Amino acid sequence: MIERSTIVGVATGTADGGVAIVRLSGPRAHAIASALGVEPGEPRRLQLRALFVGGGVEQALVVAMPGPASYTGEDVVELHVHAGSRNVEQIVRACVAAGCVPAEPGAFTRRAFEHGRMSLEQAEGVAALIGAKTQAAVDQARRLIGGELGRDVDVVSDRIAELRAEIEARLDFPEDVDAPDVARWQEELAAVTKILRQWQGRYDAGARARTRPRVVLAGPPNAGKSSLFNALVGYARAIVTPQPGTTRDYVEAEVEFGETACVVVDTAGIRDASDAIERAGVERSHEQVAGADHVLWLEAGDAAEEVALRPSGLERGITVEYVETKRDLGERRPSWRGVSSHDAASVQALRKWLQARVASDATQAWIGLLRHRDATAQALVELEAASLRFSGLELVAFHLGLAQARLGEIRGRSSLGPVGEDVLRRIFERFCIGK
Ligand SMILES: Nc1nc2c(ncn2[C@@H]2O[C@H](COP(=O)(O)OP(=O)(O)O)[C@@H](O)[C@H]2O)c(=O)[nH]1
Ligand SMILES: [Mg+2]
Repeated sequence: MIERSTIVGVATGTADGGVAIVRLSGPRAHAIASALGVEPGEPRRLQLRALFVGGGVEQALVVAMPGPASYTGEDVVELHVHAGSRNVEQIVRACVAAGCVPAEPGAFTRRAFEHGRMSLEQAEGVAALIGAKTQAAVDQARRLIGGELGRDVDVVSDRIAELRAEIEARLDFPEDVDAPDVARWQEELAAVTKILRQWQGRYDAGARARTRPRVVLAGPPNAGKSSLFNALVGYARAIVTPQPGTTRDYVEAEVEFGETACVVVDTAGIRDASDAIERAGVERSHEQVAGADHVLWLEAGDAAEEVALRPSGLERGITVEYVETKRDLGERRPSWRGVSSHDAASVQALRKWLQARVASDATQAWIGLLRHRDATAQALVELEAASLRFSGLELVAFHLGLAQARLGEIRGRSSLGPVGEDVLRRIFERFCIGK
């Protein structure tokens, strides 16, 4: 048997800051640490040690977490050292000189999966947590890591296994199979099919909640878009002038409305422009409107003319909200919501109103990621094939077996064995080094 390598990586996010953690994992973790002067001593207790590096001495707090009860399932040693990219880099190099291999992205978590410390969807939860951009994404990732999806998958998979076992037990005695049996099996099959369909139906809500909604401010020139944008962002991010056509390109900034972090986008005023640069800007405004989750269509309360090209959003299911700006100057569209960027209270009221609109309905969200949805879809294909084959029970059992295998891929192993190397590589290369 080939001995596994011992890997080293920086576990902390950036090399700057107060402390950096250099993590070693593998059979020689202890020996390599000892060779550098940081003999870990009693497991799971931080010890202050002198680390010999680069001809000098670095004070390090050292902790050993022996396998298999460690994150990776292997012997792990962590060196808590002073942060600073040069210092940390030198320590990593010293570990490599002493026999470590530099860790590939996601190598620690991959080892955790390979040693059965977590299943594949939990490992994906770790990556999702690191990349989380919204509070909902953080919540969902934590639930994935906690094994919630895995448990749900197991429940369905066990039900399919039982159904399949019952059918297989009768294959040799088809004459004993009576109509009530078949009806019961079909009912059970329909029940598990329904659960998987529900997961699929709730996937989009989950995916939406994981991304920051785009709130696009659009409207004719001089409507006060940039002023409202600045008021929402909290500082003068976009240029404001009385001159129509000032904003030539879109500008975006992250703004939190309550719990929901959004990307708010200021755009160039939409009109028939004669100037080529302005026309290009208007084109981009249309693109932003098309790619929005929410459009705030703004027109000024003192604007003389009516605008012909108001978007409806109906084509694409975008929500378009009509808001009248510069209400301090006039009110021409009483049915619209009003705001004045020069009045903090009215901006605050708009903010509160937006908060309710952008909040995603987390109760509908499924925590499964794209790969999990695809595996579910493939399992559904097999269940549907099974449901059509009750004239020949072998085929029902066969398709149920395939459905189980598809669901097993979510957790990373199925009756056909662990998922392929290509799948694993694709998943773990998205991680950062040291995780
Ligand atoms: N009185 C008043 N003037 C505003 C308000 N919002 C914007 N303006 C003015 O209207 C002009 C155009 O504003 P701007 O934000 O650049 O509009 P944009 O072209 O839609 O981006 C500027 O002179 C602003 O000071 C408002 O709420 N009240
Ligand atoms: Mg502008």
